[in-house]
Amino acid sequence: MKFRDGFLWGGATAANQCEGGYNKDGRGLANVDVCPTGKDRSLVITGKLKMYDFDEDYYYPSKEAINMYHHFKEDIQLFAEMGFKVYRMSIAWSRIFPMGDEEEPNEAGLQFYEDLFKECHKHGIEPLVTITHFDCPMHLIKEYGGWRNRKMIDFYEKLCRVIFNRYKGLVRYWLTFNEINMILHAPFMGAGLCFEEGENEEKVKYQAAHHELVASAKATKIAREVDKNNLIGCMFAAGSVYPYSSNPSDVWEATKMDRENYFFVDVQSRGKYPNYALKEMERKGTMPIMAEGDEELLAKYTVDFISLSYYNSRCVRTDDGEGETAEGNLFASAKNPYLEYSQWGWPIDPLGLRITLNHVYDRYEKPLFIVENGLGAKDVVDEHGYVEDDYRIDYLREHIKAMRDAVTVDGVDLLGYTTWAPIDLVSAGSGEMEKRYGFIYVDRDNEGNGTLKRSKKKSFYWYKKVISSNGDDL
Ligand code: P53
Repeated sequence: MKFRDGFLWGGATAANQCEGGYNKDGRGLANVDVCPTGKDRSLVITGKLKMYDFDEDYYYPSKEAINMYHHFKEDIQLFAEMGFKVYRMSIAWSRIFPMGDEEEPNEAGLQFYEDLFKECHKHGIEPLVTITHFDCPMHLIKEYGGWRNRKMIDFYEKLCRVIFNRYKGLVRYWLTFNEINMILHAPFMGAGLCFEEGENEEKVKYQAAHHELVASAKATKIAREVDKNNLIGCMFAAGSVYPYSSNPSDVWEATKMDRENYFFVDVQSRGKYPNYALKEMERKGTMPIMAEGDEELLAKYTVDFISLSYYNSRCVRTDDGEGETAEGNLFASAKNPYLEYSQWGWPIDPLGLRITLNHVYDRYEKPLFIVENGLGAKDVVDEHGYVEDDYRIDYLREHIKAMRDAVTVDGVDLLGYTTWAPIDLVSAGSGEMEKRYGFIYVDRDNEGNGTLKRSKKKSFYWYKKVISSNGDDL
């Protein structure tokens, strides 16, 4: 049983977690730059602690990250060596529009990505571009309040027009917003939102979400106008919710939690707010203000494919029980006693990937794309830069098997698979370097020490074999 020819194997990164060069060649400051490491990070990314600029008491890992800004040729060369067919990456908005609201884009920023895409094509690698991966120019946050402001749609639209035109012929696959449902859990990182005291946070989040959903539909419209070969996808943090028990109240809670995530895809793929959301928004007073024409736009410009990240399933219980919750993930979850847990407390559930793919495909019947899946772990490196990361290989092998079952046994239409992340980079949730995901080791630690030297782990050779056998040799 095989994946189809042309199945897009590869890896995924995000600009702010790997590029560094935060102030190079005219790049403007962004929300992701001012997210520090340490215990206050979660307060910052959730919008509870306002951090609008650097503070010398903190360390900011994205300023330098792994300096892919200057290493991209070497890194793409390594991806090519593994046989990548696709490389998912993101554009840093503030390289293109440093402030976000200026008339003309920054040529140096545009040139950087043009060079990067050409480098990919030189190696036969198709770029898959996330237009915004948790980033927003800081000026748009200070001046307009981030995505709570409807004007953001215009700024985003301008960004899209510029990049669709500039990269026509170089890029075909686009994702409008990374993990769009993350706005509910990390609103500052996801949408540049900070809250005032006493504010109805949920109302603000859904208003901002509405703006993003309209912006996503507009991007789809423009992408099709500019080049009919463009394919546009939405992207959400997936992972089906399991009821902890057969108690109907657990089952109902799980259904509601799933809907919290599906809501976004329901709009982006089916083209309208689902009834359950409209009812709840009415009840809670969180209904966003819509402008004339929004509903038509949402209905007309639905996505071509649905992409998702999958790290784990989720689990929910309604009784107090022993009340054990799984830690480490922004999605609060009951501890599932049937699963093992990673060093960061994330459940490991390969079958959950098959279950999730089936749920999503049944619901939307559009091609799917797994654009993130991987294991964050501590690596022990030898003096040659080699890591024997069998735990990572095991994790990926089991998930790829589950994905293969979903495709070959269940008939899920899957375009491709990109691991998070092919090269060690900064963790979004914790800001650590030492939560490593890569096939390629990077010599840099949590405090920013290290030579940035790249070296191949055991999993590098393993993934190369997986790709060359099109998923047969696991
Ligand atoms: P890290 C959790 C927390 C933050 C971002 O996460 C997340 C998740 C998982 O759902 O989403 C994605 O780095 C995200 C990536 C991120 C990856 O998960 O906290 O799209 O940017 O790096 C892994 O281990």
